Amino acid sequence: MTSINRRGLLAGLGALGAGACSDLHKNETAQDAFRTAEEWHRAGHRMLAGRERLAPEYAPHERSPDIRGNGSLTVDSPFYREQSASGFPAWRLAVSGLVRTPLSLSLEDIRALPQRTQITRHDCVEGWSAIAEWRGPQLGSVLDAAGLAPEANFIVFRCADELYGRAYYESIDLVDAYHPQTIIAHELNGAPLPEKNGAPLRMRIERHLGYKHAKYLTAIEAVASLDDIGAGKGGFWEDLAGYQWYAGI
Ligand SMILES: Nc1nc2c(c(=O)[nH]1)N[C@H]1C(S)=C(S)[C@@H](COP(=O)(O)O)O[C@H]1N2
Ligand SMILES: [Mo]
Repeated sequence: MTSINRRGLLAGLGALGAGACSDLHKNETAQDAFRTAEEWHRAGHRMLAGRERLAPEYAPHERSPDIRGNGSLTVDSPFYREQSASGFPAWRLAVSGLVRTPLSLSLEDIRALPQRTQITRHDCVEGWSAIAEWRGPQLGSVLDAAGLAPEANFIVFRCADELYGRAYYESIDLVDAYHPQTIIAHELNGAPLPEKNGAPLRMRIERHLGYKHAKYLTAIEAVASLDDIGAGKGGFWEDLAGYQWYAGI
């Protein structure tokens, strides 16, 4: 909320002009400016507080005995087979698009970043849920390392697998990209991600339905608009079956 406070304050001070402080109560323009700034702040705060709220986190004993795999359960390529058998030494996560410094991160790079561990519930639109512990760096720290350009509005996730002959992909806006529980997970329940759950890297976007959580992650792209990505609806299921893009829970 710091930036909103600061902007509200500056709007108020700007309207005052130098030396007008003692006459503030008589100055209608300044009063209006403060009132407007305050209302603006309140509306912004309510909106962002809603979007930034954390998803519930659970205790270790509440974890589900098994986390099923859904959608793609592996990646059908010789490269994936070979990498999966040897701990993914050549897997890279590209960070590109509207960034100052494009990155190419190895699993070792990903593990060397500050990590977040969270026990959360996965909700699939098909009607099943499962509680599991996920671990990985926050997406925000990776975006900060690359340096988002001011024109960036969305983050697109590219995946190695295909479903019904099409590449799986997803996207989120910057509020969700910088949500503290949005992580690039490389561990499930304390072990490297199983193949069926998206090895070696998959997104966790905890305030959203399961199909937003891109598995088999190969690239993160910062874009201004989703119009030219896939069929333009922002994700595999959104394009194919009209699923809702936001999918907040
Ligand atoms: N790359 C990729 N990501 C994907 C999918 C997929 O088929 N391919 N399925 C989605 C759906 S619908 C769900 S519910 C979750 C399932 O995650 P899980 O296999 O770990 O249970 O992954 C999501 N991410
Ligand atoms: Mo799902």
